[in-house]
Formats: sequence, C-alpha cells, structure tokens
Amino acid sequence: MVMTGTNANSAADDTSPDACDAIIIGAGFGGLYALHHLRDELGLSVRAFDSAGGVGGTWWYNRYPGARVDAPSSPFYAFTFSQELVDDWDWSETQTAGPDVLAYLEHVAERFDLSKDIQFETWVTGATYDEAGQRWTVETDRGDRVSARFLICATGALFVANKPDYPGIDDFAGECHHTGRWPHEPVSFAGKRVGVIGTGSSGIQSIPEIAKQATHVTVFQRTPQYSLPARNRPLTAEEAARYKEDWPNLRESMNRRGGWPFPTSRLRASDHTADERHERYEQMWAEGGMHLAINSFVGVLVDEELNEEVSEFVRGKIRSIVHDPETARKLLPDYHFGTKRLILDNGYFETYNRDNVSLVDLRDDPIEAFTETAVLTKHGEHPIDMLVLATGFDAVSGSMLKINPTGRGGVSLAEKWDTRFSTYLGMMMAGYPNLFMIHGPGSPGVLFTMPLGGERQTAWIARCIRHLDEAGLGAMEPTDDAEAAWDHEITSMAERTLYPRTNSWYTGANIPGKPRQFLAHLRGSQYFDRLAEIADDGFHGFVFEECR
Ligand code: N01
Repeated sequence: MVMTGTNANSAADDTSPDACDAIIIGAGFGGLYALHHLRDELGLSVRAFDSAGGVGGTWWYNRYPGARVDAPSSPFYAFTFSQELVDDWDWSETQTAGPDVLAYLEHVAERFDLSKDIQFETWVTGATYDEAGQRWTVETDRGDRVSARFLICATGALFVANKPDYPGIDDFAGECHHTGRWPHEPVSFAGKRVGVIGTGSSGIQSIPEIAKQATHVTVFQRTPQYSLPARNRPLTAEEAARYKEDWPNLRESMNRRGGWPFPTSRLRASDHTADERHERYEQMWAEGGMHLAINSFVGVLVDEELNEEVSEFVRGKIRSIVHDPETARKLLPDYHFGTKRLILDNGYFETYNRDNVSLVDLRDDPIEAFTETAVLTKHGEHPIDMLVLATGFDAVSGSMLKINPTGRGGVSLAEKWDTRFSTYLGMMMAGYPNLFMIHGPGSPGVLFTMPLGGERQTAWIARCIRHLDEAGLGAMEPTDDAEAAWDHEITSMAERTLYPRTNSWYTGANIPGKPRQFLAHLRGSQYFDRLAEIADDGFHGFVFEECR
C-alpha cells in the first residue's frame, strides 16, 4: 500500500468534500482494472465515471447483432491477473460473443465490488489541472466537481462514433442505428429493407445476422475488405480445463509474445516453393483466418511481394465463395493485406449468395444524398426502411478530445493535439502532470490484447504513484524532448511496415480533417519491456515536481 493519503497533496488534507486520490474515466476493461488495482492494491481512494448505464465500455455500447471479439479470443481476451477469476469463469466459444464479454465484465465488477465506486450515466464534461494545488478537477454533466491528484483516462480507443455527414442524412425518417451506439432494446429487421453503410468489423459481423431476418439488405461499401473465417466453435470441456490448469504458463507466454500465447511463424517464404506456400495458406485458412497474418511466414506485413501473394490468396477465396462474378469483383480488396484491422467473420462473403442481399460499390456509385425513405447514389435510388451506420470511430484520440482536459497554462488538449497526437509512451503528455491514459495514442492499444495491455499499463501507473509517494514528490510529466523522440520512434517503426500505406483508422485517415499519424506502437512486448526499463532507469524522460 502506498502512502498517498499522508502526502501533502493528498485527499486527507484537502478540505473539499469531493476530493479523492484518483479519478478514473471509463468503466470498460481498462477502467475496471485500474479501479481494482489502485483501490484494492494501492489503497487509494478512487472515484470512477462512465457515460454508460453499466460496466463494459465498448461492450456496453456495441450491442449490434453478431458482435464478437475479432481475434482468437477465449480465454485470452480477458483479465489475466487473478487465477481465481480465471477458475470461476467458463467461456463457451472460441470467439467470444459480445453479450458473453459483457456478462464477464459484470461478473468481474461484482466479484471485486467495483460498481460502488463508479458513477454511471455521467458524462465527464471537463478536467482542469490546478498547478498550485497539483490536482485535477473533473466536472460532469450531473454537476459533480471532484478533485484528485491522479487522473486516469480509460476512455476507450473505439468510443466516439463516426457519423457520415451525407446531405439529407438527418432527414431519413426510418430507424437509424450506429453499431457503436446500438439500442439496448431488441431491434427487429423482419419485414424491413435495411441499408448498411460500412464494411469494417462491425458491418461485416452484423450484415450476415441482419440478412437472416430482413426483407432486403443493401450494403454500401466504400472499401472492400480482407475478411477471414473466424471458425468460431464451442470450447470443449477438455480445452476449458486445460487452459485453467496451464494459466500461469499461458499468461507468461502472452506477456512474452505480443499479447497472445500463440507462437508467431519463423518460416521464411523464400525457403519454400510457391506450391508449399499455397498449401500453408490453405491450412491457415482452414484453421481460422487470423493465422494467415501471424502464423504463415515471417514479414507478411513488411514484404510487399509476400503480402501481395497472401492478398491474392484471399481474393481467390472471395472469388470462389461468391457466386455472382460481378459482386465478387466488387468485393475484392486492393490494399495491402492486414494493413487495415483484419476482420474475422462468420459467413460474410457467403451472405452475398442470398437473394435478399445486394452490394453498392461506392467507389463507382457514390452516395449523393438521403431522402426520408431512400439513399440516392449517383446511379440510382435505394429505398430503405432502416439505416445501419457501421461507419466506425474517431479512434484512439477521439475519446480524449471529447473530454479535452486543460493542462498547464490553460492549454487544452485540442490545442496541444492540433496537428499531432504527441504523447510519451502513449500514456502521458508534457503539460498534463499526473494524467495517465490507458491505450492512448502511441501505445500498443488496439494492436495488443487490450485487457492484458490495460493491466500492464495500470501496473506501471501504480509504479509511478509509488515512486512519487516514496520520494515525497508531487507530480510528474514527460519532457517535450521525450515526447518528440517517442513520436519519432512510433512513426519510424510503422514506416518500416506496409501499415502507413493504407487509409485506415490506425492512421486517422477515416475521419475527415484528422491529422495523419500512425496511432499505435507496433511491438507490444518490446513496449512493456521499455516501460520497465524507463522506470528502472529513474523514469528517464520525465520531470518531477516537489510537493507544494
Ligand atoms: O469501423 P471501421 P468498425 N461513407 O472504421 C466505412 C473494432 N471492433 O466499427 O474502409 C461510406 O473499421 C469505412 O470505409 P473505409 C475493430 O478493431 C472490434 O467496423 O474507411 N463508408 C469502413 O468500411 C475494428 O477495426 C470488435 O473506406 C464509410 C467502415 O465504414 C474497429 O472496432 C468488433 C464512411 C468503418 O469501418 C472499428 O470497426 C467490431 C462514409 N462516409 C469492431 N465512413 C471486437 O470484436 C466510414 N465508412 C472487439
């Protein structure tokens, strides 16, 4: 337990009734673990806020039909810190469905008695740093004013919904739902003509489910995607028992291997003939598509020629699945395989063989406007009763900018991030002392296993807090130089791969006007080693302030 409560700047010495040691924004995976760790391991007084009506973060909001973890998930897309928690939760499928993830997080909140310190249905409207008092004051739409020494922003990398601004879209008179803000009441597609805009993970997961009920589904596609078979199946009792028994080793292996316990391939494509490589792709496709990226050959996301071979293999699969050659042609992706977030599907391409599904290629036939009852494209009118926007998020930076904290000298985050999302370690920023982000820009975030990544970042935050308290210091923040060096490191790491060549939410290209910058650290296990080294080295890159 640390001694924050006895520090000169602690809650104990603050006369405000609304003071605590740490405020956490967000009650998804990141926020829940931060609350547990800071409160129950460090002994801090903590208050958390979340706009949702319950725990779950992204899983509370993204309730669209077909939502599943888009990775080989169970039991690895889960907290790793407690063997007891591992033992008392049973996953049912290999690719966890959205409602099961939410049920798990509700169980975690109950097991660790977290909800009593979370205020739900509360939007944080601002956060301001008081330089003299070395404290953050957070305000909410419910009139709360709470101050704390530490501000932990677990605001979600995929939170702020991106809504297209097509002319007349607000005139559309039918039901309209964004996948990232899906209603909690059941949505019926029966007897309806449904238009879906967007073919990222959310669109590709939901379209097959919508098509099972709707009279007709019209998919409006801007970029065709590489989607791979999820091969979801029930987890066998033997598998479930084995992972619980082997959990310490699996956890160790996840930490070592970029978040998943699976070994990455060491095979070099040049050591194999074209036929042998093709055979391996077939095997990976049969096992579950994600392996194509991580387990086929070294350098798929770096070597252009090898990448094109894998891309063409997937295009061949699309051609073979989709019966109508013209529809198949429209579905063929032409960017580098894997440089947008890879999608795992359950029968997506097969859905285009149904009579009630049609595809509009927006590159040939762009949307021009909406009426009350239809989508008007350059070449036609598409009458619809319901619109589903699967158009993604202002990712990684968007949720922080929604809060727009004000740091030293009254500088807002919107001003600081006007042209670049600069951070140090993806967690802290110059001018914003004692403000920590979980999964912020420049951290591995969405490219690592997010629950585990959040746990490890929180452990590092706890280390910072301990260090401050043990040394009697009031605040820490990175230097401008450390931030600039980190920015350079993230950018050059990305530039050694094919990722930045593609327009994606990884680069901010999905949001008009957003600065272009690769937003994630590409090497998760190295990243966490770096965090440890920096702390061991006396927190290189940071400046500290005495307690005032
Ligand atoms: O969003 P996306 P998503 N007009 O940005 C299109 C995670 N996730 O919600 O590619 C027309 O990927 C856009 O087109 P383009 C996962 O990491 C996780 O699907 O930009 N179309 C694209 O097709 C995922 O990557 C789970 O040209 C427009 C689509 O909308 C991330 O969330 C489940 C448009 C948006 O795709 C985001 O996925 C689901 C416009 N104006 C999602 N604007 C899990 O299981 C955008 N598009 C954890």
